[in-house]
Amino acid sequence: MKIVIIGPGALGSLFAAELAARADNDVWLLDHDAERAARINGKLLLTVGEQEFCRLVSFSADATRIGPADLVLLCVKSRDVAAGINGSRALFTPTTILITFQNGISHLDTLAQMKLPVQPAVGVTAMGATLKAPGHVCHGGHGLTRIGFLSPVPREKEKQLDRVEDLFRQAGMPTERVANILDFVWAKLLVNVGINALTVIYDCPNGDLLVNAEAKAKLVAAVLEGHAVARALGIDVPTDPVSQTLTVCEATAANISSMLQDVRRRRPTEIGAINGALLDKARELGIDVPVNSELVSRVRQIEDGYLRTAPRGSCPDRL
Ligand code: KPL
Repeated sequence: MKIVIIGPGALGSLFAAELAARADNDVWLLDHDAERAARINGKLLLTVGEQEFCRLVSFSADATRIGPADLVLLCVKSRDVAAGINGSRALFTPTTILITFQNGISHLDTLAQMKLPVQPAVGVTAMGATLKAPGHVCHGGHGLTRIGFLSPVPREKEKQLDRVEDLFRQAGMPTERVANILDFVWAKLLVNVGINALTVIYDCPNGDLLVNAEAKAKLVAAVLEGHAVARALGIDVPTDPVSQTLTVCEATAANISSMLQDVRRRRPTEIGAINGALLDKARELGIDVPVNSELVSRVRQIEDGYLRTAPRGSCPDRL
């Protein structure tokens, strides 16, 4: 199967490395940075515990050079979804399967507003990945990946997604096809709503939020506000979101959240796609979410501080 992953960040690189373990998969990584793509081309390094593997993955910055694909995994940040799809139209035929993996919910609005080459499926994953350097990814544990369509599709498309589920499993990634993917998108959103912004505000690893009484109270309040919005939208979050967030916080205690990593690298954060998008939905519904409102203002203030002072012409690294 010809598989193209768009975005060489932690998750994109991990998917590429795992899928390339099988010789019958022809795996490509589409990177917007041509110089980096040329440098890494063909040698993606995967670290799993003490072991290191070199995986054969072709890198390119040119979708027309890659050509039509059977499967495209869109693994760019939420704000880059439109650019990612527009820059990769040469990959698509009517039978290509597209699965998008982003944090938050704002990419769903972007996708709904775009003229897409195919009807996309959405993915939610708990796979752990850290990018050590461009072209070198560390595997941090096999969490479950869920995939599904947001709305009904023809039977043939359903079967294609079943084949992707098999493909992921054969590559050693626990994967499940679900009919209610939106519920899982929201379940993950609420975990990120409770953890990410607070790790930025307190400048701490995830687990420290549990031992700081003020931070923990805000975490619980932010998730409860988010759950109220989800319920008002008719979303049936599959597990209790407060206990789920506390469990994830404990399980990832030593982790530096993706948002805090962005802040430390002086890159734009995903606050708009996570707590910010929740705020927008709450406003539309007339629901008060004061804790999330405070989290958004405080993270934006921190972010504005370094984005405004970025050297003229500098461009944050968009992986
Ligand atoms: O998804 C995460 C993130 O950092 O974005 C969590 C679950 C909070 C793990 O760090």
